[in-house]
Amino acid sequence: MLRYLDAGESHGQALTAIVEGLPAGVPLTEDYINIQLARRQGGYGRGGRMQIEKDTVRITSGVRGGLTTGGPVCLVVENRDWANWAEIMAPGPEARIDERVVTKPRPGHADLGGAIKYDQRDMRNILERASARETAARVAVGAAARALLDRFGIMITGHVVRVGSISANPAGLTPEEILRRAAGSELMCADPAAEEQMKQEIDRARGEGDSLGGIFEVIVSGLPVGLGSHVHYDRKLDGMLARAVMSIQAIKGIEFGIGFKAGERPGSQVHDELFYNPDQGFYRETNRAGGLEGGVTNGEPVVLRAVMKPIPTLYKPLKSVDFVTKEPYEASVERSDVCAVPAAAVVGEAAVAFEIARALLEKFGGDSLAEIKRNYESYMEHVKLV
Ligand code: EPS
Repeated sequence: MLRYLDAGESHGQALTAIVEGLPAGVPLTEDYINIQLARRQGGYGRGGRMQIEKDTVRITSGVRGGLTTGGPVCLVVENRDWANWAEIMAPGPEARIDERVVTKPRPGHADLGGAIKYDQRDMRNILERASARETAARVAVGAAARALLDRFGIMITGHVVRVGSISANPAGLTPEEILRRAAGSELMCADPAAEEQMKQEIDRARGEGDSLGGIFEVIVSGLPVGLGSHVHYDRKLDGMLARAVMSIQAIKGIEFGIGFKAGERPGSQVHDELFYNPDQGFYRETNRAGGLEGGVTNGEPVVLRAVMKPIPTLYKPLKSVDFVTKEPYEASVERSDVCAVPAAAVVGEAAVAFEIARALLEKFGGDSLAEIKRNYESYMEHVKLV
């Protein structure tokens, strides 16, 4: 079973993740993971912190000579900002815990609920872990999963389809084209005209001290039919993908295929009709289901979209109440991102990569890449003969 744990605070020493269950023999290098880490740091609308951080990973176990060994893979991403926080965030009793104390909860953040639940007066002990800085670890983990998916021709493409009130229209583009266009775009947007308007909207929000959310889409192509299972709730792949994506900081909703539109249309305009020809086998001419029926991949690309709320750390003050004095206040912040939807799209890709890799391993098992390949190929022969 593929699983991971991660640890680390936004201004702590480092983010650390352990990925357990990767088979032996998967090509994996720090450079490969660093490509994904760099993508996450980009995006028009990020704040000053991204000038400080230049995320790179150190692989400290589980990989030898560029190949996984089958042992747990430990990934470490150091926080450069730690140099400015070491005395405040130190784990020992010497930590200057009376400095940079946070008692003013930001509406929309984990601050208040976390402080009540964990019985903390200093909300720094909440926000440090709730911070989206943690997503750097998830991207490193996702990259390790992706290294496995590459071996099976499974491609994951994320792109931004909405920022604030501006929607992109990437209709008719292939995943390869979307990938190419998104890679050349500061907003990971495959529609250049929409991208220009999105940037203007971000500039406007920045000028007003506000923040913006949006929607990203992730497309998984090259999938075999039969990942996931209809038999039990916690084996349904759409459920697992939804949990993985919904747990990304600031994500408020997810849909597959036509998603919520399925509630507006009659069944005849929702379900994908089935066809057969001897060369292709079974196929569909539409993919409204987004590649999943009954919690199982149907051979079409998995297509999902997730909505990110605007970042709750605002320059423009929102009304709140001091946790200790109970006095109302309106405070602004020193530093924040205005829009992080492109970064969220990269994190979304990583979360999806991990779940797909897990489903792949569940279906094809094996402790080495070669063994999994044998199982995969024998199953694909079976699929051809159906
Ligand atoms: C974040 C606040 C900002 C973001 C941070 C997430 O950090 P800071 O408070 O240090 O300016 O830059 O995101 C990252 C550090 C990152 O790597 O994405 C928050 O409160 O969630």
